[in-house]
Amino acid sequence: MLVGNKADLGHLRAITTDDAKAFAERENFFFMEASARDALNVENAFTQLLTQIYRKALLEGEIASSTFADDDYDYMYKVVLIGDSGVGKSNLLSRFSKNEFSLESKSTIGVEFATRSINVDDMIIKGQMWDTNGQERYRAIPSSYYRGAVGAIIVYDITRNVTYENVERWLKEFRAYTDPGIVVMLVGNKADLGYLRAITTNDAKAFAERENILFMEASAQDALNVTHAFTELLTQIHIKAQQGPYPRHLPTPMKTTNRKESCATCTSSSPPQPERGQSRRRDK
Ligand SMILES: Nc1nc2c(ncn2[C@@H]2O[C@H](COP(=O)(O)OP(=O)(O)OP(=O)(O)O)[C@@H](O)[C@H]2O)c(=O)[nH]1
Ligand SMILES: [Mg+2]
Repeated sequence: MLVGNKADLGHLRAITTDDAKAFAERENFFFMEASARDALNVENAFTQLLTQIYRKALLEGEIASSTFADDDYDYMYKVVLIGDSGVGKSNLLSRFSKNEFSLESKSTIGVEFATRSINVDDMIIKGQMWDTNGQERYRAIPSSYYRGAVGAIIVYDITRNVTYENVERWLKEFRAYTDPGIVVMLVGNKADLGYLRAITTNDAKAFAERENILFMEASAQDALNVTHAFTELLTQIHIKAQQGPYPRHLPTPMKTTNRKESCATCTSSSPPQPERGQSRRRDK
């Protein structure tokens, strides 16, 4: 994080906020102006940095996924969002998890995650969705980002050909790090911009069929097919997990018959890690 301190001395300013902000964006740093004297943004800066460190440690398996432990769900599945920068990954996620959309173009820094639960066959299925930026120069996404993922959403922008052409690369990278049994969905975002369309629905659909992956066009802006896409993916993951054989690096799914049962009884033999696929948390 880059911090411009002494913001209380605005009348003596030599560096504009915009210059520092642009520099931080280029370097993929967090940025904040603060004043230790006036207690301006000090707590904010440390909190933002510590949150990011925590997420990174969580992602790299250095700490347990206890963030999600106080929840009520039967199964949890990790899903990763991938695709070129600017295709709308973060907005699809915020639309699904918080019903929010932002017009502002702000590339994701580091990794973010969001969760939302849905009902499938009287079970509460929780999606733990991870998001990172797709910028070319940060393309070396750490393998830890993919670790434990049982689903992926590859996003392209229906108005930008290059983002569609890169789908194959994303798919290849993703498959190199994950189990072949993983459920993948291709999402053509920004369907509200139909008049600027560069990729036909039929082309994308045919590609998805060849690759044996799910496909949907969506719009984070108009909330079109967003919930549908995530719900369909999570449902397919759940169906697959129930059928087995389950991907070899993931723990065996647990059968649940009584949600009220305490977890002490259900985890007596090697409990599955929540971030690795399935779990049940009914202990609160
Ligand atoms: N018209 C339209 N614009 C969208 C839609 N979804 C996202 N955008 C816009 O596209 C821009 C990029 O969206 P993001 O969600 O930040 O894209 P991203 O894929 O997360 O980008 P990185 O974090 O850099 O990888 C923003 O200005 C959004 O407002 C959509 O469905 N329709
Ligand atoms: Mg983003």
